[in-house]
Amino acid sequence: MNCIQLIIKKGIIALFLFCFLPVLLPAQPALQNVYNRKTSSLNGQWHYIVDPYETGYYNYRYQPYDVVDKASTSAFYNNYHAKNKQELVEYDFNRSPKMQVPGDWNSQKENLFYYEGTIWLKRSFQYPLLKKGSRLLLHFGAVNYRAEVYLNGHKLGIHEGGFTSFDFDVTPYLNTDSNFLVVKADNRRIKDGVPGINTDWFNYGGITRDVTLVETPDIYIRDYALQLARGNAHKIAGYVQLNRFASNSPVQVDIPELGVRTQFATDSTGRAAFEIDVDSIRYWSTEQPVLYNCTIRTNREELKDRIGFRTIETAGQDILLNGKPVLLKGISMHEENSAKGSRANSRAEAVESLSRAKQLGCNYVRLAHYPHNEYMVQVADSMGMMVWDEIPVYWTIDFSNPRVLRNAAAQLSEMISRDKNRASVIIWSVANETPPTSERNYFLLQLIRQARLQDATRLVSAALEQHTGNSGVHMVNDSIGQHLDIVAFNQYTGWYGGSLKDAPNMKWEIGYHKPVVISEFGGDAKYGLHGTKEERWTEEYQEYLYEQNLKMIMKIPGVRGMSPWILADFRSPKRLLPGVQDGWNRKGLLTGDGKKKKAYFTLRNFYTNWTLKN
Ligand code: GCB
Repeated sequence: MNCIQLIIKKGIIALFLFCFLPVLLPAQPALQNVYNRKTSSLNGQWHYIVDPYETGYYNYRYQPYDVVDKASTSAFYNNYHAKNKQELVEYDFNRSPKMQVPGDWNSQKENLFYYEGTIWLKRSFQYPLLKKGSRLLLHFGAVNYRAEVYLNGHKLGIHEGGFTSFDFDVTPYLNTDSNFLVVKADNRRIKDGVPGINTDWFNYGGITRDVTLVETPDIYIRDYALQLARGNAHKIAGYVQLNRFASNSPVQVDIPELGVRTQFATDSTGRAAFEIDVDSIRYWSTEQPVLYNCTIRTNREELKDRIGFRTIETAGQDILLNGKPVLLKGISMHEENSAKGSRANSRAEAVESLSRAKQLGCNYVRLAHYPHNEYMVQVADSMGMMVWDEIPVYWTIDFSNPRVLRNAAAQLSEMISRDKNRASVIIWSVANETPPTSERNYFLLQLIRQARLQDATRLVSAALEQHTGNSGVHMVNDSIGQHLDIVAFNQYTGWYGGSLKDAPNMKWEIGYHKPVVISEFGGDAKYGLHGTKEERWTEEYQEYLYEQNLKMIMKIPGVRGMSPWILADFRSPKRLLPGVQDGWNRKGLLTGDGKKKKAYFTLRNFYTNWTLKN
C-alpha cells in the first residue's frame, strides 16, 4: 500500500469513527411524570390542512422548498388571515375542517385512510398570565412521524420518531391574550427513518398522543430515577436532575411507608445523585404489585409518583424476579384499538388490552414494535404485568447510515428516560428481526451499550432470527446474542415454513447459555372460518399450530418465556387477501372486538399448567 492509499484508508477510518462514536444522548433529558404536574390539556378538536405538496412553507410559486420566508403570510405556521377582500391568502385554518387530538387522521377521515404526508394542525388557546418565575412547557406524548412545532409563528423545534415524547419551553413565546399553536405532522415513510419504509403495521399519522401544557417553577425537576440499585435489594439508588445548572439546591426524597425522608444537595450541574438504604421493603411482583407513594421536593415544587421496587436479573438460564426464577407467560401486542382500527391512546384502552392479556393467563407482555403510550406502562405497574419495551429498529432499516443510528439512539434514550421508574418494565429491546451484517452488528452493539449505560438495572434483549443448519437443526447463533441478557428469537414454524406435524421433533441448538424467550410465533386465522387443521386461515389450523409449536418450544433448551404473535388482529396494509385478510394481519388470538379464536384457549390452558421444573 503506497502512502496515498494509506492516508485515504486512515481518512476513511477516521471519518467512520467520527460519524459513529460516540452515540450521543440528547443534551436535555425528557420531562418526567407530566401527568402529576400542574397541567392543562390541549387535547380536543384541532383545525387541519392536508398538504401533500408542502405548500405551507413558501410564498412564491416557484420558490424551492428549502427557502423559507419566516414572516410570509402564506406560511401556514403564521396562521394568517386576509385583512380585506383584496388580499390573496390561499389557506385559512379557521375555515378548515377539524379532527380530534390525540388521534390518528387515518381512522378519523375516510379520505385520509391511506394518506402519508404532511398535515398542518392548529389550535388556539389562552393561558392566564404566568406568575413571575414560572415557566410553561408544551409536551407531546407522540407525533408520528416527524413533527415541526410553531407557537405564535415561532419555530419551537423538530422531533423525529413517532412513538416517544418531547417538549419545549414556550415561556418566551406566550401571548397574554390568545395563542395559536401549529404542528406540521408528516408521516411519510422514509428510507433513513426508524422504522424505515417497510413495516407490517399500519402507519397511523398525526398527533397520536396527549398534548399538554405544564406549568413549572423557574427551576424545576426535569428528570429523576428511583429504583433498586443493581444487585442490591436493600438500596434505592437514583438521582434528581433540575432543568438548570443550579448548584447546592436542596432536594428531598420522601417514601413515608418505607420511613425514607432524605435530603440531598445538587451539584454544579443541577443534579443530586443518591443511595438510600432500606431494610424491609415489600417488593413489586406480578402477584403483589406493590407501589409506594414517593415525593420529590425542592424548595419550589413537589412532585409525586407511585413507584415499585424489584430486582430483575439472570442466572445461567433463569430469569430472576426478586431473586426467584420466573417464567414469562406473555403475549405480543400493538398499540392499536383494533375494534375501531385506530391507534390506541387512552388509559381506558390500556386497561382493556392489559386486562385481556391477564385473562389469557399472562404475567408479561411484549409491547411491539415501538414504545407504547405511557398509560400502558403505568397500568402494567399497577396490574403486575411485566413488560418488554422496544424501539422500532425493525427488519432492514439502513444500518449503514450514521443518521439512522443517531435517530435510533435518540428513540432508545427517550424510551428509557420515560419508563425507567416503572417496575413493570424489565427488558429493553433494541431491535426486531434484523438480518446480521457487520454494519447491523455494529449498530446494535452501540444501542446495547447505550441501554446499559443509561440503565444498568434492567435486562437488554432483541428479537433475533433463527436459521436452519445443514443437518436440519434449527440454530440461534446470531453473534449479537453474546451481548444480550436474554436470547430472544421469532420463529414461524408451520406458517412461513416447516411442517407442523414434525414440529415437536425438531432439533434446536441455542448458541448461548442464557435464558431463552420465544419473542414470536403464530399464524393467521379468520375468526369464524372453520375447516380441518390442514386448511390455512381456519381457526382449526391456528389451534393446531399453537399445539404443535408449544410442544416444540417445550423441548428447546433454556426456554423461560414467550410472547406469541399476537393478542388481537391488527391493521396492516401488507395483508391483502380478499375475504380473509382485507388489510388485517389475522394472527390475533382475539378479533379486534375481543372474540376468542380457538387457539386462544390452547394458549390459556398451556399457561395455566406451565410451571418451572426444578
Ligand atoms: C414478524 C414480525 C411482525 C410481523 C409478523 C408476521 O416476524 O416481527 O412484525 O407482523 O412476523 O405476522 O409475519
